[in-house]
Amino acid sequence: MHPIIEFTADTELRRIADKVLNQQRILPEEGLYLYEHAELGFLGVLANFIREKRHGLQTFFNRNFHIEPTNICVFDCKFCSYSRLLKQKEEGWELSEEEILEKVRSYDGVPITEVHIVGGVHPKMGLQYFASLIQKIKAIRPDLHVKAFTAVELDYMCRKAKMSYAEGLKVLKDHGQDSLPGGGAEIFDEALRAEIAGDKCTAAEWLEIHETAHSLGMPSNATMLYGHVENYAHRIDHMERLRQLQDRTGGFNTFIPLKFRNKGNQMSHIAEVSVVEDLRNYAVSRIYMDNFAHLKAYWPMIGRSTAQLSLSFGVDDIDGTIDDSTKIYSMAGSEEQSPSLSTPELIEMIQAVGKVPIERDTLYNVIRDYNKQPIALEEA
Ligand code: V47
Ligand code: SF4
Repeated sequence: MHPIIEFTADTELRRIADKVLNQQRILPEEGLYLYEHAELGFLGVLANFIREKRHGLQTFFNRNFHIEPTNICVFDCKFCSYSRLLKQKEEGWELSEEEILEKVRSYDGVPITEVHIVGGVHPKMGLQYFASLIQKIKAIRPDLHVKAFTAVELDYMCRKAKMSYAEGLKVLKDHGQDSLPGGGAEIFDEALRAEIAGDKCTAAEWLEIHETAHSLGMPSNATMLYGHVENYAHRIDHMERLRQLQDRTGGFNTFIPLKFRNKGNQMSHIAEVSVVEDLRNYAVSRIYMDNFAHLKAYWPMIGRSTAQLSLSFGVDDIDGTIDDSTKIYSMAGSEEQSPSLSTPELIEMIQAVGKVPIERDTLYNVIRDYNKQPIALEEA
């Protein structure tokens, strides 16, 4: 018996921990038991065991920038602090194509590898517009990986263009889109989804879009919005649906739990969960999602200190936004009001907690190990 198992007298916890340490998949009811009964330190040891088995001390980040073409959105998700409905247009923004392309050009000579394009669902920005935009971005910077559009945006675009998901995704792929981000998943439980995000694509549609993308050779990420009206069983149900899809396709790169932030939205009366709960959630996610290679903490949302802590609770990736263009979280009350870290700052943040900073591309190919090749002064 591994000594950690003896840290608890709870025989059910001991049995589940034994499975985890023998790298066996845990069942939904076992995941639920961990959420309901396991203490933070216990979960941390198990999650860190898996993290270190897979990645050692390696902690991944990438050099990317965000484009948010608009915050005008036809939907009205209760947790969203970012979108402006068409009727509040004066508070919204709409970047012109030229403004977007200018932003891409502004990174000339900067060694970034990815652009993440995501925004509100604007009724006038359709599939053909975005396909042509991506083509123009690729013409400026052919090597840039384009990770674009949540399943919510894609569902809307395909419907408006009267195309199936496969047809719509194929058009985008042919114009240069490489992968999909993980947003829009929220929480899959149908009743809760209806309550907090009732008018956008359903859980089944979200999953179908990702499955279709994977079948076309476009990998993607998956998120889970937690810490609002859901309970632990809803979280396990969400992760179980993703785990099953990943078993079928293997197309997900990373799982990203997103903590609900309560400023400036219609759910502001709901208190945010504690940092302890954030860490417990990362740990259970790492244990449960045994077929996901990576677990990402999105630091612009949880803040740098929690991101550092999360690296001992199963997380091996902290994204890597290098500019201040992400407004989703600053508008929802994140402590990171200007989510921008230079590469030396990201490296320092990782090294400060004893981990090894690894720059990666979107597909987790290693670009550079900063312990082996430290950053030179002239690069900083
Ligand atoms: O789907 C919106 C979330 C998501 C709030 O794939 C909120 O690499 C918390 O998915 N509190 C979009 N969360 C962002 C996203 C993402 C971010 C970083 C990396 C990747 C990736 C994907 O933001 C939405 C929604 O779940 N969100 N409002 C809020 N108040
Ligand atoms: Fe629109 Fe996305 Fe906000 Fe929902 S979460 S209102 S789909 S921008």
